[in-house]
Amino acid sequence: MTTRVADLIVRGLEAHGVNRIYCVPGESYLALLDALHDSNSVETIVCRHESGAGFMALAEAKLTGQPGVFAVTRGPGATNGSIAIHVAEQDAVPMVMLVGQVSRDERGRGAFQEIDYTQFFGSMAKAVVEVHDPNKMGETLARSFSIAASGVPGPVVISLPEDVLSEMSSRPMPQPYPVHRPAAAAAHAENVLELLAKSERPLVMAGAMMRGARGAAALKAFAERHGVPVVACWKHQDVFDNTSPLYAGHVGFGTPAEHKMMLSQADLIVAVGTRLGDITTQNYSLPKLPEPEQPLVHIYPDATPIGSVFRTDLGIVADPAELMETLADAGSTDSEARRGWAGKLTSFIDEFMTFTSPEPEDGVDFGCVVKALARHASEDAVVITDAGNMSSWVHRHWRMTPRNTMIGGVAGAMGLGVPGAVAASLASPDRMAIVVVGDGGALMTGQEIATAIQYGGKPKIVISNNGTYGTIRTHQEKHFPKRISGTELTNPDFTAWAKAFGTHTVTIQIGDDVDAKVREALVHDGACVIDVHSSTEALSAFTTLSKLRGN
Ligand SMILES: Cc1ncc(C[n+]2csc(CCOP(=O)(O)OP(=O)(O)O)c2C)c(N)n1
Repeated sequence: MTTRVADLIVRGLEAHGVNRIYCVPGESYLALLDALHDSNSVETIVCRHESGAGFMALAEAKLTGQPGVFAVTRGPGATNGSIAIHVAEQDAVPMVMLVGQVSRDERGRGAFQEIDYTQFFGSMAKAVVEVHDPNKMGETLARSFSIAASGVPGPVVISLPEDVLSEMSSRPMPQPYPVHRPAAAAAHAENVLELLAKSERPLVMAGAMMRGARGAAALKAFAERHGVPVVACWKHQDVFDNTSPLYAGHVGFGTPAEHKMMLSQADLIVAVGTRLGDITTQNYSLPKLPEPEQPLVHIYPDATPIGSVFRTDLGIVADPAELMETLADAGSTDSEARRGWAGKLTSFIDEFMTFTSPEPEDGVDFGCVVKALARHASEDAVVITDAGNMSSWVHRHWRMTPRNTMIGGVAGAMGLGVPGAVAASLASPDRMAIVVVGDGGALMTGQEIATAIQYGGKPKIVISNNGTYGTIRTHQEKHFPKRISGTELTNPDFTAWAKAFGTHTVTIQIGDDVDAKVREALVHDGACVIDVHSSTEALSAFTTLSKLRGN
């Protein structure tokens, strides 16, 4: 029996449990669109820009832990969608991108919209494959899903020459390939326990690979068993309960010096499921480059980042969740001294997270809005942050738990926010999906509100409308005070803009009852845009315009 390649792909998506494929159509993959027409289980979600489609696939993957899938047309579709491939690589998110390609006989001639994807995505994707033999389509798809989810998850690009899609394959779709994770050896746990037993002030730094129910449960069990404080790595506040007496805060942009000083007093660092990148490690100062001031244990499912920057006393290539489970079952190494250490960290974090800044006079304090969101959001809300200062209040004031899902661009890509919230509300309709986004980010991909309306999504989109690319203005004021260049924005009326898409709207201006307005927006049963006329003076959760200029 033979099957059209395009139909085989759709059977393959179905076999891998894909519920949605996000796309912008193109003439280069008409046969695939045609095959999707007949699928009962894969819904085709039409987006307005390929970056939006890619970010939606990324958000879905973060919610489900399964590869997110998106389809784009050749050439410009691929370049538009590439932002999500880069983010997925930096944040270890499993994704499969299906991209159109010129037909095989045109390949290599510089044909209309031709790109060599192996070169273009070479440094971003985990794998790039082009299918020239229709009989290899099935195995290529199965392998791609397995590669995307195995080891350290990441994006895989499958290039589909137009003529191949319409040809027949004589080989059926194979069963999904297993996902592979490196197992921990028994000796690994012994080695960690030995170091833990000697430590009075251990600190866990927990990152992306602890995401999901299993990882978070293992981390909690380990931390509680051994009384070890946990700091959440950049944009991964949801891997550990922020209300726990063992929560040692979040490290990322803007982490104050006092917080870093406190954490630096650790006499052992156990880094789990993190690459220990520059943002998490405060530009390689926690731990300290190249020789950390305390023993460093680094547990990651891939050897590449281990010891690549820091001298690492104990590097373990293993599934971090599995090793945490083993360590949680071992005898406790907790001690009186350790409880004192955890207590000091908790007091610091309590004060830091409840801090109230003076009310600005030029607009709404966005910190108050975020505090109100944290108060009124449902306990299992999906919280999406776009790149920029507005996310600093979320990190400072919102106590997340593993019941939440935090979707924030580790790669700092603006524009992830709105599509991320749209996908979250489609993929998990029973959960509240709230995005915090700047006026800059809102207009990068805000048109995806149309996608939410088209498919019945109910995202809550909270815009910090401060008339500036605030983050860059912060840097600018530090380096070139009072010389505003290329960072001011003249915005549309966001409330009218949102109404035009058909969403409910709430506007928050200075003097308004912020709490009541936020509550109104969150109880609304539908998509809602909250246009916050926020202060420029209160530029971020960590500084103000005047302070920057004064410095
Ligand atoms: C795609 C992309 N383009 C540019 C940047 C550089 N950048 C980082 S934050 C930022 C400003 C964000 O402004 P806004 O969305 O208004 O949020 P705010 O910082 O004011 O809260 C810019 C331009 C980026 N990170 N990503």
